[in-house]
Amino acid sequence: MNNQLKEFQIYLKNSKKVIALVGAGLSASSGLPVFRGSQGLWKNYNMIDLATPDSFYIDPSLVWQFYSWRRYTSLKAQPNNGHRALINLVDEFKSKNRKVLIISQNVDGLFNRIRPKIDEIYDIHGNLFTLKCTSFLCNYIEKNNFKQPLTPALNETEHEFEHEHEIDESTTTTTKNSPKFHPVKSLDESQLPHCPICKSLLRPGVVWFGESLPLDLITKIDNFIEDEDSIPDLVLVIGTSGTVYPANSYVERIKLKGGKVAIFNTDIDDKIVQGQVNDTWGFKGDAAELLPIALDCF
Ligand code: BV8
Ligand code: ZN
Repeated sequence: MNNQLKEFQIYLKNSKKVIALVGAGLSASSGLPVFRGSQGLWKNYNMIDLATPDSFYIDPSLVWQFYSWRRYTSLKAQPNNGHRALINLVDEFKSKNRKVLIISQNVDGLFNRIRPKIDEIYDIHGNLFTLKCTSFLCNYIEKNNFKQPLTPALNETEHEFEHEHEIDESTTTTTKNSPKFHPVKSLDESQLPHCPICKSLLRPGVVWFGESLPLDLITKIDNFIEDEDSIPDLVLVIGTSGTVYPANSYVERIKLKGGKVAIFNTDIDDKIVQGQVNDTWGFKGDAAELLPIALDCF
């Protein structure tokens, strides 16, 4: 075991207060695409462009087809050993009366497929299986709606590609040309999910770019970090590119308070991996493989 890992494990074992910030990389080996880089596309749209109130306002049918595909792929995916290792860490810390908080940027609900309710895991960007009414006059919200597809018209979006098959006369075998997307269908608004109370359009219960994170969670995270009688010893930064705020501001805040950082990512700066950055450990690889090893030290 390399000495970075040994050093980290000794520190973790003696930590009284730990925070984990997880991103799309934690679910990557469950088969869910990450946002940035080549995988950040759905059909020929950049996922980030679709995750905005404007996109939904302009074309709710397009955005609902995107989220129907996200619901479908998340329901098909299975949580991995990285999710399990983090839930074990929560149990371990609770059994020792220590403080732990997992801040998840992911909306795929994979932690809750292992355990439906985990108080120490905050889904700060919402959840694909929460539905909200779009009317200001109505506060309808539904959690844990796993119905798929939500409406008959949305079932088409589940199949990402169609393979065109042409018979190649000379060899009488079929040749598969490149996967071709199903074109996005233009659905009438009446074919999209509607609120059972006021009949307005429903939206996915996720936080879009430009929208505020759930204020109750922000307050609880602030109190957890700022609580004077125990400063955070360590922040685990798992499978996140650190591009989205305010989620990633927590890492800086914990460093400023003297906490150490441990990064788990397939893409880490060499200086960090070689232990040349103060108070920062870097473990390069798949979080689903690294976490069960690194966190198994109690
Ligand atoms: C806010 C839900 C203010 C939707 C998501 C202008 C106006 C307002 C705000 C802003 C602005 N300009 C910038 C901002 C801030 C903005 C922002 O951060 N923009 C970015 C793009 C620069 N933030 C916001 O808008 C936030 N709100 O600021 O509101 C406000 C306040 C009060 C009142 C009104 C407004 C809201 C941000 C939330 C956006 N919603 N998700 C959905 O999912 O559809 S964020 C989205 O990106 C996902 O949740 C995703 O998790 C998240 C972050 O990405 P990552 O998780 O880091 O994923 P990424 O693909 O980037 O990286 C994957 C990493 O994993 C990589 O490093 C890769 O190397 C690694 N990896 C890959 N495989 C593995 C691996 N690691 C380990 N193992 C592997 N196997
Ligand atoms: Zn309503």
